[in-house]
Amino acid sequence: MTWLFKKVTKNLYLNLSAVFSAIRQLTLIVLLLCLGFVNHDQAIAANFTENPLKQPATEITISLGNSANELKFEPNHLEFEPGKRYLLHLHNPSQLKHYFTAKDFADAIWTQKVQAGKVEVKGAIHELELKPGGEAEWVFLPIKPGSYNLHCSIPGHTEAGMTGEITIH
Ligand SMILES: [Cu+2]
Repeated sequence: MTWLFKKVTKNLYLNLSAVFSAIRQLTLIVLLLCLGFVNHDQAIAANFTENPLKQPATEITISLGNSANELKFEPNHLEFEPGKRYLLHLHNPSQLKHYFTAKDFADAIWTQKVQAGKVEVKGAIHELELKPGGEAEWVFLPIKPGSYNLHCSIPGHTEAGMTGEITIH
């Protein structure tokens, strides 16, 4: 009886995760549809032939500060296209702690995951703190076009020029 119960529970769990994954994918497609970035036929095609969350990612590396401890992002201007998949590789080569703070930008994208060390964070992220030598990978799909502010929220860093601009076309 216990064996049977375990088997049923396991199958139920597997089915549920498949359902959740399908709902997540569908939600993204509906979101893209509502915002007018993909037309109906493209959405249908994407749904059945290609998962947008599995397309190859365009990789972009961003430095938070540098080895001379200058307070800046390199590059400090970023451009993205809606519906494409990106992998932001963030790293901090300086001896100071820095933040990647871009709250409005984070609301305008679909975050697939943020990975740092052996930890993978799923879902919405608004701000990342990188300690000296720290690295993180952020995988996302831009959704909402606009210009967004990027800054480091350590006191004094924004004022010293640690800012940037992110554009979704
Ligand atoms: Cu900083």
